[in-house]
Amino acid sequence: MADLTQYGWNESMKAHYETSENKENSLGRVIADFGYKLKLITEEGETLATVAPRLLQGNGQIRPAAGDWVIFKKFEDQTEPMILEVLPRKTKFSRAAAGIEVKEQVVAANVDVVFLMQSLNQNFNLRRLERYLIAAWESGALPVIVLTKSDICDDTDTKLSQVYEVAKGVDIFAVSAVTGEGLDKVKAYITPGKTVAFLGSSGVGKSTLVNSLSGKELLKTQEVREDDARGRHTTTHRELDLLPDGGVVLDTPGMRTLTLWEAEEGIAEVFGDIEELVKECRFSDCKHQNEPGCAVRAALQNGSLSEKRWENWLKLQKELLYIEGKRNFQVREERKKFQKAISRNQRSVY
Ligand SMILES: Nc1nc2c(ncn2[C@@H]2O[C@H](COP(=O)(O)OP(=O)(O)OP(=O)(O)O)[C@@H](O)[C@H]2O)c(=O)[nH]1
Ligand SMILES: [Mg+2]
Ligand SMILES: [Zn+2]
Repeated sequence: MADLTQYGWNESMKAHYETSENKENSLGRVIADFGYKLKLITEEGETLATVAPRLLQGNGQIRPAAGDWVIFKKFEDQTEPMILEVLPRKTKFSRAAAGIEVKEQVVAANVDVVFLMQSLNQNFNLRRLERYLIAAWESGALPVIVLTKSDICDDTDTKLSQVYEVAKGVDIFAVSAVTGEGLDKVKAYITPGKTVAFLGSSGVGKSTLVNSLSGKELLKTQEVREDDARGRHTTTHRELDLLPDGGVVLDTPGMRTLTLWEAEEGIAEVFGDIEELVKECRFSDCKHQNEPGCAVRAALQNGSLSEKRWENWLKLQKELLYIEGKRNFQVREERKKFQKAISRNQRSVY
């Protein structure tokens, strides 16, 4: 028997459950996402489950992801239980899935804190961090930055202050799984009933950190490549585990790229300084090139805005337009399909 409150079950989720038309069925949380199948924790323990085909069709349906609370149907025979419904999410960390079709991929659902991880070696990259921060602010979870492998870095303080400049108002820690530095600071966020997720490139030490926190070899880890310090994509699926002192941890596979799915609010949060500057330009349609009274050019010249940060903002603005365009296209296509279905229906009526 499992106590679901340990896995984060709470009053607000209960309220969703009780108003669901499926409430006669059972309840569980997705603790592992294998793609075509999911592992659930339920009051009766763990079980594998399939997904009702309806949930995989798009059309506003929510496809279950790691961390989701779901309602599932049990069968009398040996058939695997089937997920019928995903309860409304408190938070979701999303990215655009790779592929021709533009689709949202939820990496972590119902997470309270997202640890954005980079290692203090070759993996360290402020522009990538800005991208993760945008997605994190969009998610609704609290972002915390964790810089790993402090034991093999000799300019940790410089890097911490660089991160501070791009992530004002966000907690930033350096940690080491070797010396134990900073582990208590990470632990302080993980309290009973709360869920935290570890996100970042392959090889930064996500699984190693979870193992250190749990005090046992919960997850497999593997050395990074010697030539470029990149990871080997050791973790292959998203997985939730309980820590001995309470709290739920979600380990995730290293992301090669984080293509933004939604970004508008996140960009405003991460680049508030630039958005303020842009408002100060003399002309409201300033292109920030050679116009007189351009506050951006002035800030670049006096060094209060770094060239690289500005370039990243420009790049992300373009990306945002691109995502919006594609998403609008998708919405248009769905509407077309819908209208076609209606007219077919109408034809058959007359
Ligand atoms: N020196 C040092 N090595 C570390 C530290 N944390 C992790 N490592 C090593 O980094 C390598 C990669 O660690 P993993 O925990 O497998 O990395 P991961 O982020 O889970 O990688 P993926 O599962 O591929 O996404 C392993 O060899 C770890 O021993 C640290 O704090 N210091
Ligand atoms: Mg891993
Ligand atoms: Zn300007």
